[in-house]
Amino acid sequence: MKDGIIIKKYNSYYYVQGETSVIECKLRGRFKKNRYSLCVGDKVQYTLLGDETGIIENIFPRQSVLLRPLIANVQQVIITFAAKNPDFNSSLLDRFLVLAEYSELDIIICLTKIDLLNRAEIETLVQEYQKIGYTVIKVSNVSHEGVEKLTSLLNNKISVFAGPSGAGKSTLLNRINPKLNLKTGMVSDKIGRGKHTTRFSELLSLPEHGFVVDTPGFSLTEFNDLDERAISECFPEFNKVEGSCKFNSCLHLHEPQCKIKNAVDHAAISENRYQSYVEIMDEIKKTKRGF
Ligand SMILES: Nc1nc2c(ncn2[C@@H]2O[C@H](COP(=O)(O)OP(=O)(O)OP(=O)(O)O)[C@@H](O)[C@H]2O)c(=O)[nH]1
Ligand SMILES: [Mg+2]
Ligand SMILES: [Zn+2]
Repeated sequence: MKDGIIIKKYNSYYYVQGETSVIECKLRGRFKKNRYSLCVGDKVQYTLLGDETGIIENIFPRQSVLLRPLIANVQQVIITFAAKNPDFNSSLLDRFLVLAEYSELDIIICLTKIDLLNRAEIETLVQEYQKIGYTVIKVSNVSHEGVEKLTSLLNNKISVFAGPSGAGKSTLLNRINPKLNLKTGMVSDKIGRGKHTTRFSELLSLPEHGFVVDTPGFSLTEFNDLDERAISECFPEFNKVEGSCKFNSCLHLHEPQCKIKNAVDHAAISENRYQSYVEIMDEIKKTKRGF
């Protein structure tokens, strides 16, 4: 048997990246009886039936499962936002960050289109997030600045690229590996028709061991089913505040003597970030009430 990783699923076929080629595989019957469903990213063992066909015999335990999009064994998310066109939206970035933190993924923020904004404004954006402790990589797909630096952080990992439609995810992946030849689209067309250029998920190989997943914009922004008590832990700077709130169960909203609100008042936590927290908490409450 040989080891491989599922890079694509189509009807009842699984495409497994072997050592040198992609093998079209079916699943052993006993898995079907258990209704066991495999997904992209699953690590498997297969036997070859022909040169390019095989059968999956074994599935290795998953290290992680990302639900939207459904991919196993993802280690890292590259949250991709444009500095301009579409305009930078920190509240939307915070939503992506919370969902990535909630899924316990390693996070890199990638700021694209830095050729469209002046240096001073870019630094203001970048510093707000670096201050919290996030790695921020600045990229231009026009001048290629920053592309090499980002590429070096992708080796030997499965990384998912997420971010709004038009941020430049597919363009960036094409820069990283021109062989991918992913479809890209004009921002004005995307907004006009509300369409995303990228539609489904598959693992794409990088030249230096590693896989990336290109996702359609907005695939990571739903807060259904999240536990409201866990949201504050998804804000790393909240966790760093010393001391404690008056109430153990404090949600840092309207409660008195709250260390988080106190930190906001003293500018130890930024107003913007706290506002994002409040918005997300509101949204979770509304979903729970069935709106
Ligand atoms: N000026 C500039 N334009 C860029 C840059 N990166 C991407 N673009 C342009 O932005 C547009 C959108 O790029 P895409 O790569 O399709 O965006 P996407 O994030 O994959 O969008 P979806 O697939 O819809 O989620 C294209 O017209 C690109 O040429 C950049 O660094 N600078
Ligand atoms: Mg795309
Ligand atoms: Zn509190």
